[in-house]
Amino acid sequence: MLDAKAVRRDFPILDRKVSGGKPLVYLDNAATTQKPTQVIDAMDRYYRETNSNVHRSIHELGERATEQYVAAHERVAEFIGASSYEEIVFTKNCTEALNLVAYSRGLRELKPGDEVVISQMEHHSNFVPWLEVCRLTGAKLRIVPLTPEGMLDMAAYEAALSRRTRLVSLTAMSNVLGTITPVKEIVKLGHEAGATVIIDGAQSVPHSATDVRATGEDFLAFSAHKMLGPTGIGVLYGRREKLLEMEPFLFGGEMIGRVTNEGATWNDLPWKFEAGTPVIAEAVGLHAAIDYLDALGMDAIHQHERKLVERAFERLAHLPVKIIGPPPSKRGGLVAVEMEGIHAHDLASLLNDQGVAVRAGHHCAQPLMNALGIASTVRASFYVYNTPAEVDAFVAALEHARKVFQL
Ligand code: 7TS
Repeated sequence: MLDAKAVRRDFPILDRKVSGGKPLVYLDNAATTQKPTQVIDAMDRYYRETNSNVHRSIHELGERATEQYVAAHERVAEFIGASSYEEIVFTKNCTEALNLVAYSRGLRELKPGDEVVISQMEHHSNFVPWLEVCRLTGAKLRIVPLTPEGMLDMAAYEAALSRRTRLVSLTAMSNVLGTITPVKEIVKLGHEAGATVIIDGAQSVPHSATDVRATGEDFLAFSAHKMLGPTGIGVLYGRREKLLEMEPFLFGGEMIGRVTNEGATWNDLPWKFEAGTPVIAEAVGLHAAIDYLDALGMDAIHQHERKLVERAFERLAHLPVKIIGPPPSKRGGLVAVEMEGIHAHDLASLLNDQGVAVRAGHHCAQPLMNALGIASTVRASFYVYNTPAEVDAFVAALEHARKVFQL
């Protein structure tokens, strides 16, 4: 069991007051999470004691920085079940990780007649790159619809797959519906069709145990800032064979083997995909974040969030709100609602007056909102430090908003 009250002591920002003295109720974790002292201190210590460039310095600090940078890759590999640090590429964020695959594989390999399969619930990060790659290459984008409950329609997914399918790119968890998708099944069916399978793990890796060797995807993308780590660093996991056969995405220093006037060769994995001075302090921060999450236990985190979302459903049942997406047993720790008569932005603003931080809008999933016929929702998303009392504060703030609007 996770003790959220004890966890909170590690997060200095949670003691802050907002909106004229209200305790902060931070429920915008799907956008970004807060950082524990352990992460802040690890990065602070790196800058105070070690700061140096990596790979090319033959001096003590450079060697220490390089060791820490490689160790961060190894820690990420261990955390998600990858076979080695060679399969872990650091990027700027999940968006850049997905773009790396879109550029290096999609843009170079797709031809007219080829097909890319995504779903109706993808975040713009896993939607727009494929729109653009298909536009540039003449490949066709197939969009798998959802069931009325808000699950991925697996029959439609199977029907969308064919010998023409080159790439499948699907989310492991929707940032709006909370829907958890069956990654292992998605990968199996995609591979049977001969496609390369990419999983957007931005909302899954921070919240439940990940084991890429068990699920078998070719690529997995996620962001450190949604899992207690710093902004500025994301991860692309790629199966070794897949990364080896790919050309680099960005070109420049650090990613080369040898350069002459005539041409260049590429560095070993994963450095071939990390052009320029990389995200060193951020990698140290991500390492500390993973240590922190592992100490709590990913299964305990998942259970904790499940309890919070169940409580939210119970309490919200007494309010005239519409919850978007499937029941708690099929979703992760977030809940997006519509309240008739109040625009989501007005609602979020009234919640802010109560100290409750939520996100309002289309949540970077406009095609999903269009398909659902919804303009915007207010979303509460939970993490390790959220308590049942904060779920109640969210619901109470919604009730208060109704009163303000005299609904
Ligand atoms: N994929 C999913 C499923 C996401 O939820 C997000 C960010 C991304 C990709 C992109 O991550 P980034 O770190 O590259 O920006 N989602 C959200 C959100 O729901 N609210 O703010 C950002």
